[in-house]
Amino acid sequence: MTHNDIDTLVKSWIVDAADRPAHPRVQAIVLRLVGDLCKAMEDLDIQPAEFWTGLDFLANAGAAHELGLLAPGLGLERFMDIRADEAEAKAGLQGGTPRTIEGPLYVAGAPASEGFARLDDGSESAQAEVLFMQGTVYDQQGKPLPGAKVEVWHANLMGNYSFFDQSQSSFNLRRTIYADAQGRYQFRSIMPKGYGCPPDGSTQHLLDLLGRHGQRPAHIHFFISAEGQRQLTTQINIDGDAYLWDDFAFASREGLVPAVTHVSDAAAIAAKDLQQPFA
Ligand code: MBD
Ligand code: FE
Repeated sequence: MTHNDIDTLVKSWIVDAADRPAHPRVQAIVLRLVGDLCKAMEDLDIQPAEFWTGLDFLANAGAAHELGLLAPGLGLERFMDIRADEAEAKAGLQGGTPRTIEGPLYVAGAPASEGFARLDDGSESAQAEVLFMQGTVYDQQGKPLPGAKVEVWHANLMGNYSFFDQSQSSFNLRRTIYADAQGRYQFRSIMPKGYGCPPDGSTQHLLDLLGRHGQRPAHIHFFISAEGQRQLTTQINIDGDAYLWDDFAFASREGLVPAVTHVSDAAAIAAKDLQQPFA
């Protein structure tokens, strides 16, 4: 069948067959996606067994709550960021901390505090490197934003996230910090390890068939929001990670790899091991 014949056929199913009021946007999207899928089936000579294998794959991925992992793994979540960057550039907006993908592991409702938070519950303190981070939230003009909301979440030493990993305490490594009067936030946590896709899951199975790994570099997620401002969704990567520029989710970006200072002097650590007013 020609692509034109396919277009006519799919239109007859989805648009011409509508005998009740339709949602125009949904209709347009479904028309396009079904048409493109039929063209791909034709061009690639997709066999019935392949079609049903594909449908099974999606059903299994959905049942295992892995569709949110598949989307970044296939680059689709990164593609939305590329489009958002383009839209902002077109509107004359630029600069500031780059955005990068949210991923599937955010949980709302983390404990909140002002200025400082400790993110970890101490359960991995014997093995973990202690991590301190501080920063300031600025508006587009470079003015600090007191009271800005900084939501932080990251993985533990196993690369796992609380809630999804039921062995962790609830909200371990997840906090909301409201910036102080100078727009500053700081936190103490543990240095995370990188995430890996569940090895027996649908996403990793597909990645194997594509000859790809399913690893992310160690990273920390952020939502930054403030009254009257667009929300920033971003992450930082931990410098030196083997997967720093080889992320299966394509989230690494210039500007999101801050310098990490490793401190081994006991007195220096002890001094940091308290809430310090931005010493
Ligand atoms: C993660 O931790 C993550 O951040 C993304 C984008 C995908 C899978 C796991
Ligand atoms: Fe993550």
